[in-house]
Amino acid sequence: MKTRAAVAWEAGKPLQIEDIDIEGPRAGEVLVRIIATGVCHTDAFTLSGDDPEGLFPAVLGHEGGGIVEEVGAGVTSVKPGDHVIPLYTAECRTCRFCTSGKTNLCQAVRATQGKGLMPDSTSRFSKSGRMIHHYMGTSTFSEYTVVPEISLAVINKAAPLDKVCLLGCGVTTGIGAVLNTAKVTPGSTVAVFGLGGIGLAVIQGAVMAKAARIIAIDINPGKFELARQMGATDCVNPRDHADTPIQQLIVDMTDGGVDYSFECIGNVEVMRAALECCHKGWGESVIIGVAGAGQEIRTRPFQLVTGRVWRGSAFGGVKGRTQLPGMVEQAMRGEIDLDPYITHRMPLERINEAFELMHEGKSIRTVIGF
Ligand code: NAD
Ligand code: DAO
Ligand code: ZN
Repeated sequence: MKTRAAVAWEAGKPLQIEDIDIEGPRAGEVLVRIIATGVCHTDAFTLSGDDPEGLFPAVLGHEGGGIVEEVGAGVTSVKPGDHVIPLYTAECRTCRFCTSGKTNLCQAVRATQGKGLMPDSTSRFSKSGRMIHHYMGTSTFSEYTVVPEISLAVINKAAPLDKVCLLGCGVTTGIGAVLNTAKVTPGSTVAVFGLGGIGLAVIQGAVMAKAARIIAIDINPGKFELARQMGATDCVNPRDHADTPIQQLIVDMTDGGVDYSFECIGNVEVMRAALECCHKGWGESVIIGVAGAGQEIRTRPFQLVTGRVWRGSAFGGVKGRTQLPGMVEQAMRGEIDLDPYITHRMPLERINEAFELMHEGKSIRTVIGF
């Protein structure tokens, strides 16, 4: 059959909206009709060509919500009509990673997903006989997409897909990094570097964790109003303090450093600052941002010897099939507020505008409707 999709034919070029061919689901696979998708910084990173794993041509997109249209042979956990959020971090529940109880990084489809292919090493997308890659196992910039069964969280049908799609990446990543990875404790002081969708979700998570002080840091002061609305107690623009390294400024503001910090940019220099603004003896810093190919982090090892801890977090440490349905319920009860993130809405035909708004720092999340 045909599907209307935004195709990334090559790095650095706008997406092209066109009808492409999509094959039906094979064994263990599911055809999903995407209703809405967010546009995340990571899509832009891959489109730019800086992503070492980026493959072209591809159908990008990984923050979607949709409805199951058809299931392949052997699929038992979802059925046509189910409402779903595609997962770029699958959950097979049987691999060594899933059963470890220590990580959400299921490896069942990791190898083929990284090659832009379905688990049988082929693609369901093509145009005029030319193969088009999948992306992150989700490819939500297409009205129809095929994903592995283990890459779908089944959610409450009453949830608005054009909002809860944001739980497919950004909001879950930020809140999860606070609650699952750092396990922020009540009364803590938290520093958040970068106030895009991820950083704002970290602020929301820190409020949920009852942090006492939340310091929001960005070089774009246009981000501060929303950060304050979401619960930031202090906003700092490093460019207003050019003579003082940002880590020193935060240490001075907090009587020795923060209990927890989160890097939500993908800048290795800021990752260092985020670690070094943590309190001696116990401060913990979580890297969420994805840095460019070949970049490396550094600090003086004595920073760690003296008790600071460096961690990383992928998809907020959340096991998608098990935990995401509950987060959708939290959003429906108003315990997770998704509205502040949605600064723009537009149809697929205008998706390149969503990328421009992101690059200009004018949007948090644009939701694309199909
Ligand atoms: P975004 O571009 O919307 O936000 C980044 C923010 O950082 C912007 O507000 C920008 O002004 C600010 N910034 C840039 N340079 C800065 C600096 N030197 N100091 C302070 N602030 C600075 O991006 P996003 O969608 O929020 O994503 C943030 C990062 O998280 C990206 O690297 C993305 O790839 C990554 N990400 C990681 C995961 C994960 O699971 N680990 C999931 C999703 C996204
Ligand atoms: O299992 O090796 C692995 C990788 C899992 C992917 C984790 C992705 C986290 C960061 C990517 C940004 C997501 C939008
Ligand atoms: Zn697994």
